[in-house]
Amino acid sequence: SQQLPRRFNVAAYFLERHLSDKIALFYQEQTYTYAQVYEWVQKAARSLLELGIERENRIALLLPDTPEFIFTFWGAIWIGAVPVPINTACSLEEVQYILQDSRAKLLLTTQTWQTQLHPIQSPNLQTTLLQDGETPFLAHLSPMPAQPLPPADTLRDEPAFWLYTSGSTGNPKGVIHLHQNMVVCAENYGKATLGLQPEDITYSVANLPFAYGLGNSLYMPMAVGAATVLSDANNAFDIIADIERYRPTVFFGIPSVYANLLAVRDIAPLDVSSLRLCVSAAEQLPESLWQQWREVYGREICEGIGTTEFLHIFLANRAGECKPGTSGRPVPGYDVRVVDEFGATCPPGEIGNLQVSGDSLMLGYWNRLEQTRQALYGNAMRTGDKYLCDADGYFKFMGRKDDLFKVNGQWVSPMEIEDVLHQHPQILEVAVVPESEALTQVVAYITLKADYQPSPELEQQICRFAKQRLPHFKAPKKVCFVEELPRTPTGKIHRKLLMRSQQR
Ligand code: 3SK
Repeated sequence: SQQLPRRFNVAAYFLERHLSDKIALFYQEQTYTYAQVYEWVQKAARSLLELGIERENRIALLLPDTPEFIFTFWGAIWIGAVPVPINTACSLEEVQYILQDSRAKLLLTTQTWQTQLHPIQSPNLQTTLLQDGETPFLAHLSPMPAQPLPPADTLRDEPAFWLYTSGSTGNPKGVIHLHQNMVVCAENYGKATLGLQPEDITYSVANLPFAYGLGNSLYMPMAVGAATVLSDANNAFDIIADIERYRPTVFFGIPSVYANLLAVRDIAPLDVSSLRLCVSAAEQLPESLWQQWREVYGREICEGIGTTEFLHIFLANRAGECKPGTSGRPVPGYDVRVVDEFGATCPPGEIGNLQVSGDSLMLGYWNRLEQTRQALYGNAMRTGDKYLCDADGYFKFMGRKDDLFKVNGQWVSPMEIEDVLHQHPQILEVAVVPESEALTQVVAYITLKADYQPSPELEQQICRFAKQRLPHFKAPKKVCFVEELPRTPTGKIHRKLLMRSQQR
């Protein structure tokens, strides 16, 4: 952005605007007001300086969603250092890779992770601080400075923080985000699209190290002086208990969580009375799930899609204007198109590559020139997703670039087949991939709802169900029942693993 001054520190921007007694954070039994968060950030900033952290040094945060995460994240940016959140769902190898690749000088983590990581092979790492155990990190923090520490004199287009994105192949990539980027997302999506208000309380099932969670629980509510709930609940029952306890107004979910909440509704109905908005992202939400949620809970799900590279959501359905089965329409501030191989905009209804431009775009991938060049076209990026834009301007996801496959010479989008299978009353989740040897058949990996058991009869019945609703070449010839679908650390179905599992 044009409106932001060139000399701009995003931590100061978010923290100095609401210095009040209004609650900013709910965490377990505790609450923190905006004024308290400001004080803790000051303490964290001072402590980081005392530990020898300098401007542009990277600081790794391998933590569950806690107030410490937030204080250190902002404290680091305040002094011009660069926080690097790491998803605690990453594997040990991924964490080690990220620590080395980012050359983080300081790691803030838990005792459990510290034990697993020992001895850490990362030459740049000088200090590890523990959040829990006998000497919690907060206890180390310097007292509030007598005079507030002035924020580092950073620029709006200077790196502020990184997020690692793990695709289904290769090592995670460090996505470099600038001071201006959180403001762009908060203005365009948080305010202009969702209409967040100071009275809102947000609740996100995606955690802070995931770009979706960072916006939902950190800077979007802060941009309007709203509150957020920090929780590590990761099953339907705990989420239901949290919603009853904190009564959030905006729920940020992902499709598998909506499916699980519906699956347990007979034994644990959700009290939705506090919710004014339900949002879904990270993966395509099956249309049948959208309909079921509305029938059962009387709420629309405002589905959207974003990427780590754009930091947050750039296509979204708005309350009252949702088109289920689509990712919605462009968020203000973003130019979103479906383009062909030559970059020309495709006519409505034609499948092409999703191309997005907007001011929250990353600077690039850390130390990955080739991949940065392949991804970026000026201020635009091709996301690697196949989409079509319908006559009403709604964008429909047709699969990842490499998810589409050919059967009998014809392109197949797994989404289309999964949409149909989701209508089957016994299916909870499904992922469709080509049969790995011949690539001429469709295989469906399926998890069943509670109370249903896999059987050869059910397999045949599901194949028949699909055949009655799809062209024959698209109907799965084989069904594999699994306990759960493999997922990436951000909760997306890991299709490559499913294909690899067939080769074993
Ligand atoms: O995957 C998504 O849809 C998403 C949404 C918001 C921010 C980041 C991501 C990857």
